[in-house]
Amino acid sequence: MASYQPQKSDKFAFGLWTIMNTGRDPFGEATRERIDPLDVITELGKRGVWGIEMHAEDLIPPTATAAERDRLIKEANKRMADQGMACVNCGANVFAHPVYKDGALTSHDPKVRQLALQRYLNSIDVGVALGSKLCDLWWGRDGAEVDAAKEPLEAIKWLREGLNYLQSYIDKQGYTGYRLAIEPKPNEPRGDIYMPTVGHALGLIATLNKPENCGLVVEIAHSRMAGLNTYHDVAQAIEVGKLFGCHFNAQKPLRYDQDQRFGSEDLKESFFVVKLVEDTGWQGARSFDAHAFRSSDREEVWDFVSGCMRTYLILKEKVQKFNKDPEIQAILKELRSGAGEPLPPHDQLKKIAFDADQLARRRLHHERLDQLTQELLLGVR
Ligand code: XUL
Ligand code: MN
Repeated sequence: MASYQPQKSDKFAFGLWTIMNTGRDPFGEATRERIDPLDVITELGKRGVWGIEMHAEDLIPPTATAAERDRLIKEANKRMADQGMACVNCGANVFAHPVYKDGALTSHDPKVRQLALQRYLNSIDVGVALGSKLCDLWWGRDGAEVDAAKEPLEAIKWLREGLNYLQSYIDKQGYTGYRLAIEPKPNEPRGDIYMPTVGHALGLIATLNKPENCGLVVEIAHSRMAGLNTYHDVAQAIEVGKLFGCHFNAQKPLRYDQDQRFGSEDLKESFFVVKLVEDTGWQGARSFDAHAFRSSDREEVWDFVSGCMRTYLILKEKVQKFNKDPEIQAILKELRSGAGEPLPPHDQLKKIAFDADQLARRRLHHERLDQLTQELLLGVR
């Protein structure tokens, strides 16, 4: 029986904010104490977690003096080194302060847009100081409720201008290898958020000055909030080399952002996401952007942490079983026969006879394949 004990080589990561979450929601106050971010690092490290993600402001309060900032960075680096950990990405909190009530990069007020950029520049500096290579932009309130108030055409231009501005900072500072990523999310905390899905974000990235340096952080919950299939979203990002990060969690479709423990919903879809990143050898961190239920106390937060990793490892084992299962593999072999067949020249293609009988007879085995996947996940195979 496997122990499902997380190892550093599994490259599990958590956002600092996920463990610091106090259970507050729009209708209720905190239900547990906030943990100090430095202690979060140590406690995660002790439990086999390899990486952290953060907003610079999770670690360094925006009001901190330069000396305090330096002390916190130094201490965070020490805590990470002590636990054999790394900083996977560092973004900026451009959503909590009331000045960002109508967005950050797309606020109508140019001063607010500049302050948002200032925070992003700071997050890049902090990320570099922590050894990170990625700035994850989840822009939170860049969106709208009132369509009469903000033109999406202008908002898109502001987003592009902002991303280009950050890129030119990276270049000027000589932060070689530092990259940007958009984390798409469809709604919450705004009625609509710009770049709501993987597809939208890829469209914007293609128009940047340096599209090769900007990718995506795809989050399971965000795709499911849009009613989309996470497996397909992650695949789309991988196929174009844009999966710079992946946030594993769980979510019932089309609701508010639930950020549940990985695997607590959508087990089959989660399985296929794990299969995808494992089978393709994707090298990024397996990052959890989830939080313990509001009903959990401080101790249970650590149950939540091990639960996320344990479920990932169990699903990874199921992937290995799936890949070795003789019946599943025989079906897949049959299904894929001819998959790599090149297209004939146009004139030859025009001559192909439409043999409906023959084509319709090809068995697809969907019933059996889906049943076998289910049985494997249910542990009876
Ligand atoms: C919000 C979300 C963020 C980002 C980081 O839904 O996912 O926590 O991951 O800003
Ligand atoms: Mn996220």
